[in-house]
Amino acid sequence: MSSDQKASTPARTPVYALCGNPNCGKSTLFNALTGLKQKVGNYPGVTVEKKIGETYSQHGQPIKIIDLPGAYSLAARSPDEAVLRDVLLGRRADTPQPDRVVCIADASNLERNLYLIHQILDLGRPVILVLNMMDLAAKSGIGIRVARLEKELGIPVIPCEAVNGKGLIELRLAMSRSDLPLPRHRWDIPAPIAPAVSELAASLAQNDRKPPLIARAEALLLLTDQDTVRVAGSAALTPQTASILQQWQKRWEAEGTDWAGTLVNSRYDAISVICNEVVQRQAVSVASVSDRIDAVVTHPVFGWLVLGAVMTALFLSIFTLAEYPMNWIDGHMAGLSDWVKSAMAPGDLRDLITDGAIGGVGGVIVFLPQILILYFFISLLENTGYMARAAFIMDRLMSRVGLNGKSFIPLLSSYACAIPGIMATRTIEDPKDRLVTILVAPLMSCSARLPVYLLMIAALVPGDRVPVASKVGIMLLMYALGTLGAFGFAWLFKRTLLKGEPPMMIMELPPYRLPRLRDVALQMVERAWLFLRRAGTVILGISIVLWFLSAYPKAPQGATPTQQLEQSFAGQAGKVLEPVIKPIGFDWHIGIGLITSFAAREVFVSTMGVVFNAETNDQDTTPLRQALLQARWPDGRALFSPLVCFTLMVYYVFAMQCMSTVAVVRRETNSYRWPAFQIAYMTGTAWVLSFIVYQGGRALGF
Ligand SMILES: Nc1nc2c(ncn2[C@@H]2O[C@H](COP(=O)(O)OP(=O)(O)OP(=O)(O)O)[C@@H](O)[C@H]2O)c(=O)[nH]1
Ligand SMILES: [Mg+2]
Repeated sequence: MSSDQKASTPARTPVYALCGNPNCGKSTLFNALTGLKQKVGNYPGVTVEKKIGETYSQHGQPIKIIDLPGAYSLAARSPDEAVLRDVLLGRRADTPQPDRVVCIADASNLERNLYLIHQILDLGRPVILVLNMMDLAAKSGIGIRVARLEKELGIPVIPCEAVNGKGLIELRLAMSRSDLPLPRHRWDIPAPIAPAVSELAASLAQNDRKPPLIARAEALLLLTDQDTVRVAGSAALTPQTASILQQWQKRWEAEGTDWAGTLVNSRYDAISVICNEVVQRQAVSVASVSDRIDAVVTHPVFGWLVLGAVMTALFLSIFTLAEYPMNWIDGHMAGLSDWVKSAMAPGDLRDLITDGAIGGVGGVIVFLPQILILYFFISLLENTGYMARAAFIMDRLMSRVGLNGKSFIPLLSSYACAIPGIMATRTIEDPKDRLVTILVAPLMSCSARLPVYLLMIAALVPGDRVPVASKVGIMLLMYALGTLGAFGFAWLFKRTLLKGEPPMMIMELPPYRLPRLRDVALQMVERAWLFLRRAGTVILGISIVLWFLSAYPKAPQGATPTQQLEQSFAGQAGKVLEPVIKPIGFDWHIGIGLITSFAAREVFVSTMGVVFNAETNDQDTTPLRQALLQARWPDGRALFSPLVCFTLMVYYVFAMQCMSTVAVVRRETNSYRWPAFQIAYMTGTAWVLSFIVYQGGRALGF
């Protein structure tokens, strides 16, 4: 190898980009190298934004690594794919341009994976090729002649199993090399196009001052990818290069030459020549287990039954398994509160601690076990590969509302939290479809609404006499309501505001995998930590502020606790809202909760804790559920009647009540108009439906 084919030793910290198709294991490898905790999941499109981490070379020098969203080609179709292209070509101001690339291929699917990698080889930067998932390849009878592939491409090729760390040492050694070779592979560009590529490359090198290899790669991109032309063209192309491009295109148009198609096909041909050389297949006879499971779970009828069973199992475990840890937390919170009461003299400070801090935060923390169970299930769905199947059967339904299954994955993620769900819409190609999905994503009931539902169900069906089935039933109903609402509105928006063709879905079904316990546990611990941190900061803060707002101004001596609360700042705010919410059965106590839960939905629960603790001024601590049942309208009617509890749940399914979601929608849509519209349509729908449920229920005698 001649010396000009070797990259010079980089003086600064070398920056490696991890590139490859979606779901080939980039983030798993990134985590293994850096010790960070990027989210991994068994479906395409888990990572939607770049993430920079650091590791060390064999000699202890730092190395920067960028984890990127996956892409099938440099010709990006969706916002997440564009991240890879833009980072590689140095078009992102916020990211250092990587000087070296680690390409990752799913070894069980080499031919398809090589398309992107082949394009990256053209960029003329040192590349290391990782053949990941060698275990899966072996299982499906695929062998790869690694040495032959190395020779063919002229770069190091390293077989790996990122999940169990196999091949990592070899990869780290390769990454530590200062003399990484440049790719040597050349493919034959077809005759009518070849002179144009040379001419464009020469002009790019001369006029646009690109290094020769990059100039050739950019010339190829200019000829195949319209987007690249648009993005790079306006700013970067000199008039000389632009006019050469135009002249060639005019000539081909006149001749009827499909230049882009010809280029793409010849690349495919070059790849298939390589694969014929290096991929060895053993005939695998019977249909794999994966295929047999798929026959059931993607079946038009059984598929739905499986989905229903999964959801039922989820809610059953929420109600049954969570009971013990929940009672345990409940008991300790009450004990803590009683201890403070016995240890401190009566007064404002004691009330602040017991009613404000413990009453507010404790009311929310008891739901930690349920939230963890929800996350456990979501993490199973994501890591086994079932998520992609659910999207697949949903695709039929989604196409009726004018969206495709790709929109379903963000919606499914929104069951955990709308924020990652909205981020995941970056995998959607069509900007209108993406916007529709963002608009309806918060209708999926997120984990923060779980405490509200659970509290209402506890008040709605008190006691242990009620079979758990009815609680599960109500819960399923709420989730179904939100999901149907999301589909209904998607249908409406696709027909009115954001008209467009129903798109085709191209999504691969990844093979099933046994989830790694570590991934599942990590995701749960991270969630628990987020939840507890929120309880300790936002919810604690709001509870304390709320306690002050409900304790001041002080009522004259001799006023009852209720009168005190009523004329406090918080009470007055609730009273202002009362005329609007009285028609849906809510009083000013609930009004206070509706206001505070704009901060986060579970704040409703802590607010009820503070508000009703302030009212029951006795020595013992009553659990919040009991306090709700004792609450009355001035005329003596129960405030939290079963109908009101139910209506409140319906309200929370539809109302847009989360500042962080509003902020993310603002950022992702880059406008104030869409989040404002979203708040208006969702909260409006919540009120109207609550009105129908409440007044209808009353008319029916509930
Ligand atoms: N069997 C097997 N599974 C693997 C291997 N490497 C990763 N996985 C699994 O493959 C799935 C995808 O891994 P990710 O790291 O999320 O893939 P990614 O390339 O970052 O995917 P996107 O972010 O969606 O582009 C996960 O379920 C991993 O546990 C491997 O070597 N063998
Ligand atoms: Mg990833």
